[in-house]
Parts: sequence; structure tokens; C-alpha cells
Amino acid sequence: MKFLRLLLLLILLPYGQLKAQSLEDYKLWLDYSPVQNTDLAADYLKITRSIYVDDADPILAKAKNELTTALPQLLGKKLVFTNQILPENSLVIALYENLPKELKEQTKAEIENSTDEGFLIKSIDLKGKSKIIISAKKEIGILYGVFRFLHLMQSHQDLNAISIADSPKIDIRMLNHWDNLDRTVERGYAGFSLWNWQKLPDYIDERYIDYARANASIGINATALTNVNANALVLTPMYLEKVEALANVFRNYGIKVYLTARFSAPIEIGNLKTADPLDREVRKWWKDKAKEIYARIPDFGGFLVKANSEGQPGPQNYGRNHVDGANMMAEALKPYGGNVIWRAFVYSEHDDTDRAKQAYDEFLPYDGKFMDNVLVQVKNGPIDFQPREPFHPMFGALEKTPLVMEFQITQEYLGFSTHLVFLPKLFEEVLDSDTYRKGKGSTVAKVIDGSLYGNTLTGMAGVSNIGNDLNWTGHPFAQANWYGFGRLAWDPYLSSDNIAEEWIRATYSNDENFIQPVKKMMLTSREAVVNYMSPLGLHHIFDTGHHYGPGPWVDNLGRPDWNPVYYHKADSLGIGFDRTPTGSNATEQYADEVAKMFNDTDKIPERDLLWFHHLPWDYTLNNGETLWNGMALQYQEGVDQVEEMIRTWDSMKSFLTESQYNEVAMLLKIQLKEAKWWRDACLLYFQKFSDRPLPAGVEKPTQTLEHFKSLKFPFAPGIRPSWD
Ligand code: GCV
Repeated sequence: MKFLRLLLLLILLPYGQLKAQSLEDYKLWLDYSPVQNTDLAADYLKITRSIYVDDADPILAKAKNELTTALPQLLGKKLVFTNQILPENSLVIALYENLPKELKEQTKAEIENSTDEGFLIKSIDLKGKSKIIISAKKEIGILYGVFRFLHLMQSHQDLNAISIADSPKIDIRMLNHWDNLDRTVERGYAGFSLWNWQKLPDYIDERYIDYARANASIGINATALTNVNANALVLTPMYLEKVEALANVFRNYGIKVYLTARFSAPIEIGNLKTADPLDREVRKWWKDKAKEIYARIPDFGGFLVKANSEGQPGPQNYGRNHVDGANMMAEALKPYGGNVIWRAFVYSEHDDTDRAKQAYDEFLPYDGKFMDNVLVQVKNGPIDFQPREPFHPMFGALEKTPLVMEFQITQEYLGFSTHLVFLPKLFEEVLDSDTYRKGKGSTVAKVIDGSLYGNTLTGMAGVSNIGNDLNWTGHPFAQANWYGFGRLAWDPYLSSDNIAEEWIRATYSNDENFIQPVKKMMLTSREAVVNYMSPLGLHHIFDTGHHYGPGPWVDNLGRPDWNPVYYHKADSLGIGFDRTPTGSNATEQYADEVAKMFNDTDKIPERDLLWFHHLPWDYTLNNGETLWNGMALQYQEGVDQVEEMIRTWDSMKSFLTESQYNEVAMLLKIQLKEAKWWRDACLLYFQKFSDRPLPAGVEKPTQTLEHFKSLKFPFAPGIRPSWD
């Protein structure tokens, strides 16, 4: 009996631990744990003494719900809602139009300056009594304002003299799910898709609601549910009914649903013989499809399209071009206010031009030719979500076409959800880059928010890292990348430093002794991964298919530009891709000032050196080291940085529950092992060309090159089952 009890205990123990861990992680940054600071808690109790909330609408009701969930947890007290706006209310949450005259007067200026999604949180004095007003022009502004207000309490901010008027700077703030209908997720590392197509439309998983809450809390207002490598079936009535059910949930959080539209859908599900965008029947098919969708989902966002890219069908299959294809769909969606988001991630197997140049070459001539409800979505860099890329030359070059920024939140090339990498640092670097298209200060952020060329429709998309893992994102710190993406889509001028701090406070702790070291760890983590994977501008040296581990030696794939050797071009003389006028001349696609900087080895930031130059192994770096030694030392530095991250995390133990500590500690250990794998595999391989010893300070390789080359991962997560 005793033995049986022990056995049972042993079996159940890990589950108990898992449960505790998952419950903590599941809450994301919406963890409303009690405010420990007693002065602040007393202030907050005063502020929430009597609350009036408009709730005569489903979105407003969600705002009230959130307060009802959060405040008792934060403050340990039941709420008192009043049903009348009274001078004695300490917290008034209402649409501007419903505010009494005296309150309108005190909020008018800020509300007038806000957009339809903006909000105001303001402490004011009325008849000698101070109170806080959360107001907005529209319901969604109230929901955003309430989430911000709760965040301020979560992060222990003084609310006594608060005055925050904030509106999003970008219109479409969107997640792109690369989720397949069989629930696998392309490049997904957090389990299966959240969308349970089999149980939809009748079964509404609680997760859909929590997903929507999390998104609304950071201002994400759009979601493309399905993979850009699209399946036409999602446009059939059976699936549209399921999509409608999701849209009904998301609408109440201000989130619009988009679908990926497979270009050949008229053939595959419409029984037509062609998908030619100039064919009358095809055009009618898309119009009818749009009508059918809007009958179900009146606020449907539109279509996201990957066409003529990596085997996806598109207008070029019929001798037409991207404008023909995009405008055909745009015409169908236009009567209902829908948009087409057309991706610019194109490169052709029939074109031997440097892959980094192809999208710009293809799209530049189309500038000004798209309908006004077409946006072109461009990846942050010209190749493919590498740990570091220079900004995409299309940003700033197209003046009349709204460009949507596409970031990848899921870590396809950054260690999946195993490595801790804080991506807002990468996003910020891109957004701050200066295109010089209208003189100094023409940053990518200004292109994206439309201010550089006065675009009226703007967008930012993030390829989601969310799955049905208990903690949503696989790695607890990967939650910060979802959070940070949302914050930057709201305001592309925020600093990654502030975002990290906001996230730490809301997720883990408000103690400075925890915040400062952990923030430092997060902010360094991006440079660490660049150092141990691809320093000095190296890129795309990943092993085939899975894009996880190193594979700089790969040279046997069907197309030259799928092979790492195409990108690093290491030989006995040196290493790097010459993209200056003596090479592929990709630099000519940038404004003169930028091209000059990239062309000149004295001016180019060293971080981009080998992206643009092929340089001898003995080339002298800024720190006086030869290129070979400097490169080797940077690989080592990446490893050292992960070791430092481990030390930091270890020293934070006292702030964490055991499970919180353990999960990250285990992941960091894997990260260290794999940082060494990257360092050793790359250096051993490049050493064959450099023919030089490893400099002092670089540790001896852990294995032979043959060993690293022999590693295969046929079942790595996220790989597409077939390229159809
Ligand atoms: C969805 C890269 C990825 C593919 C992805 C593609 C894209 O090539 O490896 O999985 O396909 O980008 O962005 O369309």
C-alpha cells in the first residue's frame, strides 16, 4: 500500500509541477497579482472607490469584465460599480459623448486630438475632488484605455497626476498565423495551432477569448488566421462558418479577421478552368466569394496573399503581374471596405540576380499602380528574417504604395522557442534605420506609419509565435516578443528598453533588483544570437529545411539561393557577399547616402560588413584584429554572452518560483550547448578556407566538423510537410 502511494506520488509529482508552471505562464503579461507596495495599493484603492463604466456595448462590456477580473486580484477588494456618472465617482470610464459637461471640458482637447482607437487616462479635479477619467471617441479606445490603466497598476505607477493621451500610429496591427488546416504550424515552435477547426464553429475554446484579450491589451487589431502557403479550402462554406465563429469572438476585442487567399482557389474550389486575373469568370468568382464572406463577417479584414513565391500560384502563371492579381482581389473587397495585403517576398528560380535584389526590382515599377485598398507587405530585410539584415531597400523607395512591415515573431532563424532572444531589439534597429529617401531622418518607422509620404492606410504584421503550448509561445521569454511586437505596431518609436521593462513588470516582478539585471539580459540576447550564429553580416548559413542549426557547408540544394555557400562565399582569399558595384550592386537599390555608406568599408557599420563585402581573411577590423581572428572572437563572445545570461538568471532565483526558475534555466543550458555548436561548426568549416589557427581566447571545438555535418533533424518542428 505504502509502495503504491509512493508510486502514485511519483507519477503525479511532475504533473503538479507542470500545472503550477503552466498556470503562471498561461496568464502572459495579464498576471494581476496583488500590488505589494502598500502606499500605492492605498492610492489605487482610493481611485477605485466608486467606479462608473459605460457598458452598453459588447466591447465596453469586455472592458468592464477585465476590470472585474483584475482589480479584486490587484487590490484584494470587491468592486463597487455605480450606474450613474456622479461627481463623487472616483473613476469614470465612459465614451466622450457620454461624459457630463464639466468632464467634457477637461478632456476635450486630448480627445479631439485622438484617433478613433485612441484613449485618454487623466486625473482631474472636480469640485475639490480628484478623480480619474478614462475616455475615448469610440468603444475600442475605452478597452485599450482600460488595459493601459490596469498595466499601470500592475507595474506600480503613480496615478495621482496621470495624464496619458495615446493613439496608435499604425492602422493595421496584425498577427500572421502560418497555421495549416490540419493544425500544424509552419515555422511554429509552440505546439499546434490554436484554431481547433474540427470543433469549430460550435465549440468556443476559452483560449480564443484569452488570445483576444492578450492582443487587445497591446493594441493588436487584426489576425490572419491561416498560412500564407494557403489552402483554398478555408474559403469554402464549411470553413467560413468556422471563421465566422472566431470573428464573432474577436470582434468584441476590436480584432478583425483576415484570411490567406490561394490564388488558384477559383480552380480548386470553384470548378473554373483558370485563375487568370483578367478572366471575366474569375473576377466574378472573387466578387461572389467576397459577398459570401461579408454576409457572414461584415467586418472581415480582407485577404493576405503570397503569390508567385516559393511555388505558390499567382498571376504570373497566366502571364499577368502582381498588380493584375492584387487589384482583381481589391476590386472584389472594395465595396465592403476590405483590404488586400499582397506580399513582396518573391524571388524566382529562373532569375540568377542576387536574391536580395529581386523583390525591389520586381515591385518598384508597380509603385502607384495598385488600388487604394492594396498594401504591399515587405519583410524587414531583403533575404529572410535572419538574425541581422540591413533594412529592405523597398522601404522608402515606393512612394505611392503603402508598405506593411513584416516582422517574424516566431524564431525560425533564431533558435526556435528554445533560445532566449528578445526581438524588439531587432525590430527597433530596423525601424530606426534611416532610408535617406527624403533626406536625413527618413526612417523606416516613418515609412511604415505613413508620415514620410502621407499614406493614409498603414500596417505592421508579425508572424505569430503562438501555439497551443500551455505557455502559448514555447519559451516563457518568447511571450515578450509577442508583447513587444504589439507595442511597436502601436507605436514604432518606442524603445526596446522600455518595452522590456514594461513586460518584466507585468510578467515577473516590480523589484528593481530583478528588473535591471533581467532587462540587461534581454537586451543583450539579440546581439548574443547574432554573435554565435552569424556575426559581421554573415547570413543564411543554416542547415537545410529546419533552419535551426548551422549548415554553412550546404551546397547541394535545387536552387543556388537556397544554399548557404551562395551567401557566405568563403574561399581561400576571404569571405562575404560582394553587393557593391564590383559585385551584385545591390547597394544601388538604396538612397545614395545609404549606398555610399554600405559601399565603403570605412563607413559601413561592421555589423553589416560581410553582407555587402567579400573581404580577405587578413582584412583589419576596427578593433585591430584580422577578419579571421575578429570573426572567431565574435563567435566566442556569443557563447560568453549566453554564459552571462545563465549567471544572471541564477542570481534571480530568490525572486522566482521554483518552476519559473527551472524552465528558463533548462532552456538557457540548451542555448549554451547550441551556441557552442554554432561556434564550433562554423569556425571549423570556415577554417578550411582561412587556413589560420583559432586566436587565443576562443575555446577548443567540442567536436569535429564531420560530426557536425552528420547531424540530421528530420522531425524538427515547423517544417512544411510538402512544398505543394
Ligand atoms: C511561409 C521562408 C520560410 C517559409 C515561409 C516563407 C514565407 O522561406 O522558410 O516557411 O513560408 O519564408 O515567408 O513565405
